[in-house]
Amino acid sequence: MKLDLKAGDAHKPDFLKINPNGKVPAIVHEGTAIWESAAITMYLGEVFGVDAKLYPASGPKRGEAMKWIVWGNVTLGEAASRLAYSFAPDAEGADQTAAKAKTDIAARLKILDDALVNKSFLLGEYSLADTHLHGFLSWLGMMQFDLKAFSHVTEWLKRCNQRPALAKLMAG
Ligand SMILES: N[C@@H](CCC(=O)N[C@@H](CS)C(=O)NCC(=O)O)C(=O)O
Repeated sequence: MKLDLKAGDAHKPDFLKINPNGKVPAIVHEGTAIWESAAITMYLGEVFGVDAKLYPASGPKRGEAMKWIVWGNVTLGEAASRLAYSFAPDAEGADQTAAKAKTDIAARLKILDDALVNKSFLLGEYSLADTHLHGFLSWLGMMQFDLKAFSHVTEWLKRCNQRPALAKLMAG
């Protein structure tokens, strides 16, 4: 289903039947609706990703993948949503909100940067944990968030961007 978010399609009855929260992404697999991007990534990883070597089999490595996927949505995502809010035309105290959000994002990105020392990808080999966090980092880049201080993150982003499927997606 293709939606025009600006036209409010996510809040129209057809889509609300799939996701009553009126948010994307959402998938329907074998008749079951799954929403929340972290759940979607982990579900797709579990069902299709193990054979495709994009998601670890059950065990500690999978725990690591889940840790980063959830961290993106909950910990990094929390500060990122405050930055997004600061751009709203009616945002109260926008400058202060943006400054605090940027400080918090930087502190959280330091954790990601440290985790990428001596590693090509979060789990060693490329996985859906990288795909998932790549989305957040690309968004921060689009919001002009300065990533210069995070050299391991920027090198990792370049490696992610070289993945043919991601390059195709980012090219639109
Ligand atoms: N926690 C949700 C957040 C989803 C979300 O906020 N989606 C935004 C786009 S990034 C949306 O659908 N906005 C449309 C709207 O609110 O009308 C997730 O991770 O899937």
